Amino acid sequence: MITETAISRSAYLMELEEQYGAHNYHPLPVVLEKGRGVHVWDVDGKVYFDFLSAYSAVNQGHCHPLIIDTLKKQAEKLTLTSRAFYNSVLGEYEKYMSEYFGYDKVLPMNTGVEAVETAMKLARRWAYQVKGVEEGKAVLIFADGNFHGRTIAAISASNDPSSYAGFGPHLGGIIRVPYNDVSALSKALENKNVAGFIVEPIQGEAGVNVPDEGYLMKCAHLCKEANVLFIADEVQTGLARTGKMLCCDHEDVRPDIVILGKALSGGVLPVSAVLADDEIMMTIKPGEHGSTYGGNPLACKVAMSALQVIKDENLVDNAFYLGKYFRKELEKIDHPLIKQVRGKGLLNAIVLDTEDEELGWNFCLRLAEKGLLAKPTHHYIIRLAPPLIITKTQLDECVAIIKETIEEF
Ligand code: IF1
Repeated sequence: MITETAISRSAYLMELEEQYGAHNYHPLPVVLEKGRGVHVWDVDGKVYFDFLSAYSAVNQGHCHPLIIDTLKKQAEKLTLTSRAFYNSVLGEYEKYMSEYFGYDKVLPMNTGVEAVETAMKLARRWAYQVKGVEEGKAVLIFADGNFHGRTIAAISASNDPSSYAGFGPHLGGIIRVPYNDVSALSKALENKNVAGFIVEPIQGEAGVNVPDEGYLMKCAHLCKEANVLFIADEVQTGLARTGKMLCCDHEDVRPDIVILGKALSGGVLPVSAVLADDEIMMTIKPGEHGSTYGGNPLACKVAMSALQVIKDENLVDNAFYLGKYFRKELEKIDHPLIKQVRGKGLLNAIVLDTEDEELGWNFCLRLAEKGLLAKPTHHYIIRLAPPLIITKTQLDECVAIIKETIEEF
C-alpha cells in the first residue's frame, strides 16, 4: 500500500503513476501542479521555464486567461451536442477557421492523429472520386523519419521501430521516401495511384529536422504536376510556432490539405482540424466520417479564442524574431558538446555531440535543477520550444541556464 506520509508528495504521486498507470511514457522525475504563461510549478513550489510547451500545444502560454475565461463561460452553457443536431457555435467556428486560413472548409476533429487519419481518408476518397484511381489502389507517400501520431494508420507510415514494431499487421497503400530529397519524391510520383504526399514541414520528433530551403515548394510543385495532393502535417509546426502562421508559409506553399492540432486550443483541451477546398472536402458525404466530440461547442469557442490570441499578441512575429535571436545566442556558446543548433521560429533544438545515450537525459535533469524543463528526443537532441509569449528578457535568462548547464558537462 503506498501512503503519502512515508515519502514526499512528488515521490508519492510518481509511485501512483507507476502502480496504477500504463507504462507508456518515461517522464522526467518532475511532478507539475500549476502552469501560467511560460512557467510551470512542481508540487514543491519550484518554478520552471517550460521549454517543451507540451510538444507545442501551449504556444499561447499555460492557462492563458482569455482562453480559460472562454472555456469557463461556454462550459456553463453547452459543452457537447454531438453532430446529430446543429448548434449555435460550430458554424461560427467553421467560418472563422475558413477565413483565418483561407480554405473553403474545415473538418473538426479532436486529436492530431485523428486529423491525420481524416486527411488520409480525404486523400484516398479524392483519388477515387476526382483523380480516378482504381478503388482500393490509392497510395499515400510519407517521409522517412516522420511522426504523425500513434494510431495503427499513423504508425504504419513510420520507419521508427519504437512507433511501429510489435503492432502489425500494418496498413497497406503506404510508401516512404527519404525526407528532404526532392528527386526521391519525383520518382515515387511516377506511380499513377498516388493520392497524396503527407509531410511535416519540419520534422519535430525526428529532432527538429529542418529541410533545405525550397524543399516544400519543390515538393508542392511536383505534386501539382503529378495531380497528387500536397498534405502538410502542421500539428506541431503550425500556429506561429516556426515564426509563420503555418510553417509552409516560409515558402509561400499553400498545401491542398492542412492538418492542425495541439495549440489550436492553446493546450486547454484536444482540438484538431483539417482544412481543404471543396473539391477535396466534399468527397466525404454525410455519415461517412465524424467523431463524438468533433466540433463540439466548447472546443470551437476555445479554439477561436486560442487563434485570436495568436493574432492579438502577435505571436507569429515574436516567434520569428526571438527565434532568430535565440539561435544566435545559442551559437555563441562555444563548447565541443554542441554539434548543431537548428530550428525555425521558436521550434529549435541543440544536437549534442556525444555517443553517450544517457547524456541527453542527464543534461535535461540538470536543466530541470536549474529551472528549465526540456526533454531529449533520440537521446542526444534537446528540443527547445518555449511558449511563443516568451519575452527577450526571459529568453536571456534561459540562454544563461543552458550555457551554464553545457559548461558543467
Ligand atoms: C506522444 C512530438 C511525438 C505530431 C505531429 C501528429 C501528431 C503529433 C507532427 C499527433 C504529436 C506528440 C505526441 C506525443 C508526443 C509528441 C511528439 F513530436 F511532438 F514530440 F510523439 F513525436 N503530427 N506529437 O508531433 O497528435 O494525436 O498526439 O494529438 O505521442 O508521445 P496527437
